[in-house]
Amino acid sequence: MADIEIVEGDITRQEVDAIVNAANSTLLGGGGVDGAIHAAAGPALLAECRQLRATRYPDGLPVGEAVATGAGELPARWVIHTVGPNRHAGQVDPELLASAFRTSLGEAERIGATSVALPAVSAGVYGWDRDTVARIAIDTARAHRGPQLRTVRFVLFGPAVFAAFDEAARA
Ligand code: AR6
Repeated sequence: MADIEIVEGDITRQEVDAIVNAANSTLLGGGGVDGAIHAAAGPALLAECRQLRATRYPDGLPVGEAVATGAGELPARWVIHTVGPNRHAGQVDPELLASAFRTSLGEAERIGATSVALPAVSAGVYGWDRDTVARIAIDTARAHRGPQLRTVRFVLFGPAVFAAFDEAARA
């Protein structure tokens, strides 16, 4: 099992093999952590995402799935884009959120990452409460079994969401 780390910080600064982006189905950027990742990575990231839309995902990346690209100018080598459920759009099934975390870890294994950093997917614009996101994220990371991942690091933006993850990790 990989080590699970909980830190407060900015995911764009993490020196890990892969960082996970809380994207939307278009894969073409947005606000929140998605905007921060695209801004820090530079235009090469958007170009790769456009390529994915032109090839594998003409209708967009479905909710609960994940796909990796390069990472442009970020310290990480890969960005794994996932789409969490949007509560404001009626996507209230916790399994969709678990799937976003699970498929992100699976994609990290597939590309050969040994360390991955993840944000609190769906805890921002998509409206899920932080305690629920924290519990699902930690449970999913604990259940993950894979040959390569050694470090699963949750990088939380701000003390409130950090505290929610810290508490879930102690439970
Ligand atoms: N590092 C780590 N976490 C961050 C950072 C950062 N630099 N910036 C924000 N967060 P959100 P969602 C936290 O809204 O709820 C976008 O427009 C943030 O405080 O980024 O899955 C996409 O394009 C919160 O705790 O993602 C989608 O349209 C967490 O990241 C939509 O938002 C997730 O908040 C996705 O919404």
